[in-house]
Amino acid sequence: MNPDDIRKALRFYFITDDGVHGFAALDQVRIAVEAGATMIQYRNKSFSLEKFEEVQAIGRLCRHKRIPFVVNDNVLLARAVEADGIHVGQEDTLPRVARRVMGPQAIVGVSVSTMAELERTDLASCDYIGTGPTFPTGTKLDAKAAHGLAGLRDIVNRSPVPAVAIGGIGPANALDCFAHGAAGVAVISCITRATDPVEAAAAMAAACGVSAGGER
Ligand code: 3NM
Repeated sequence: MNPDDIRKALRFYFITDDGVHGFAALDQVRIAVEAGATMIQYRNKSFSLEKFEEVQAIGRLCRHKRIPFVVNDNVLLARAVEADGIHVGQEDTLPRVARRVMGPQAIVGVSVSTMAELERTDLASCDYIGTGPTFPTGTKLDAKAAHGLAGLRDIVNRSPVPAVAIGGIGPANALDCFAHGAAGVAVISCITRATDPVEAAAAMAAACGVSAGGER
C-alpha cells in the first residue's frame, strides 16, 4: 500500500480484545467501524478454529466499509480469510517471510518498542510500525516499559515507514500522539472496556478527526 494510504488508514486503528468475556470481537468491530475506525486488526492470542467464521465476518464487514483489515501474528489465518494484511511482533513470523506469504500488495506491519528493535527490524518488508507502549497499559501483559511521548517522537523520527502509537491511548491523549509524529493511534481497552463502548468509540473518532463517513 502506498505511504499516503497507509498513513490515512492508521489514523484510528482498532484492535480486537480477546480478554473481555461476553463481548465478541465482531461486536467490538461493528462499534469501532460505525464510529469511523480507519483500520481493524483481529488479535486473539488464544485463537482456535471455532472463531474462523467470526474472523471471516469481520473481514467481510471491513471490505464492505472499505477499511483495511489485518490479522495479528497468524499469517495462515490472514491468508485463509483473505485479509488485507498481517501485523507481526518481534518474536513472531519475520516481516520478510510474512511479505512473501501475503504478497506484494498486502499490508505488513511490525511492532517496534525500542530504538534497538527499530534498528534490527527488516523495515524494507514493512508498510508501517506499531510502536509502544506509549503509555502504561494493562491490556498486553508482556508489554515493555512505556516509552512516553518523547520515546514515541524519537522512534517516529528514525522510522522510514509511518508509525502508529499504541498502549494506554484514549480520547484524552490521542492528540498528543499525533503532535509527537504518530500517523495514527491503535487502541483496544479505551473502547472495549469502557462503560459505554459506543460513546467511547465516538470520542476516539472525534479525537482522531474522523467520522463514520471518512475524514472531516
Ligand atoms: N501492543 P490498550 S501495547 C497490543 O506496546 C499491544 O506493542 C503494545 O492496548 C505494544 O489500548 C498493546 O488497551 C495493548 O492499552 C494496547
